[in-house]
Amino acid sequence: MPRRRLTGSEATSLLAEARDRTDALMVAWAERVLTLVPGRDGQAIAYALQSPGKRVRPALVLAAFRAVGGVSPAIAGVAAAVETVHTYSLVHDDLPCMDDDDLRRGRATTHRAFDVPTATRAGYFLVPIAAMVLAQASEDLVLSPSVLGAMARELFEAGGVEGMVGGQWLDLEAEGRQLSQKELRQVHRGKTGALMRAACVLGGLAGEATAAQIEALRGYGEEVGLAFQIADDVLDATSTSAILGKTAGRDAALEKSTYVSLLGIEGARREAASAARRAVQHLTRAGMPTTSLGPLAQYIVKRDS
Ligand code: GRG
Repeated sequence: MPRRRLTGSEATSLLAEARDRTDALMVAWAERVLTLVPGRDGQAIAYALQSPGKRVRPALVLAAFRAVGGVSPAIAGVAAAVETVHTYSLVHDDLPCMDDDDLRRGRATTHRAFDVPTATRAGYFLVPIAAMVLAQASEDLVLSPSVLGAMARELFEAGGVEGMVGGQWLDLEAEGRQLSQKELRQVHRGKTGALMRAACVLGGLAGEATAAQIEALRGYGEEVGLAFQIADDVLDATSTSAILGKTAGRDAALEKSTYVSLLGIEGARREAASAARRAVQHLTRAGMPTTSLGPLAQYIVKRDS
C-alpha cells in the first residue's frame, strides 16, 4: 500500500511511530508463530501479521496512553494486541463468505495468497495470539491482574457479538437493502467503531486512567470509530484501488448501505466531520489533553487511504 504524506505533523509522526513499533512486534510474533505452527498455516498467519497496515488503532492506543500520563515504551505491546484482532478481522472479512475480496493492503488477500481453508484457520489462530500478545504486554508494563482483566474484557467484548462480529453480521444481513441512518450507525459502531473505542480504552487502562478519563476516552473512541467508517464509505466511493490498497467501489458492487448511499458524498463528509468534533469534545469536557488525539481525529476524517 502506498505510504502517503498525511495532514498534521502530530498525527503524521504518531502514525509513523505506531507503524514502526507495531511492525517490529508483528514481525517478532510472526517469527514465533512460524516456530509453533508448521507449514502453510504458520506461513499464512505470518503473512497476515506482517501485512503493512496504516496502524491507526495502534496510534490510538499510544495517544490515549500518553493523554493519561503513561510513558512506558511497552505500551506498543497493547497496540500490537489490538492490531492482531484487527488483522484477524481483515483476513475473515475478505473471505468469499463475507466481502469476497482479492486485494488488501496492496497485496493479495490471505485466501488468495494461500487458499480459503488456510486463511480461515489463520484468522482463527490470530484470536488466541492476540490474547497472548496482550498478556505479554501487561507483564512488560507490570500491570496488575485486574487491569489485564479489564483490558481483555474490553478488547474481546469489542471484538464480539456486541461489537465487531455483531456489526459485521448486521452488515452482511443488510446487503441489497437500504438501511435507515439509525441502523447504519449501529452497523458502523459495531463493525468498525467498537475496536477503535477499545484501542482508546485499553490505552487509558494501561496508563491507569481515572474512571472519568476512561469514560471520556470511550466517548472519543466511539465517535472517531464512527467517523473512520463514514470516511471509509466516502473513500470507497471516490478513491482508487491503487491508492486504497484494497478494491475501491466494493460497497456499490455488494449493494451495501453506506453513509454515501444514504446522504451522498458531501452529506457523508459532513457527518464524519461532526463525529470527529464530538469525539474531541468528550476529551475537552473531561479536561484531558488533545495534543495527539485531536490531530488523530482530524486525520481519520481527512485521510486519503
Ligand atoms: C462472524 C459475522 C462474523 C464476523 C467476523 C470479519 C469480522 C468478524 C468482522 C469484520 C470487521 C471489519 C473488517 C470491518 C471493517 C473495518 C475497516 C474500516 C477496516 C479497514 O481499516 P483500516 O483502513 O485498514 O485501518 P488498514 O489496512 O490500514 O489496517
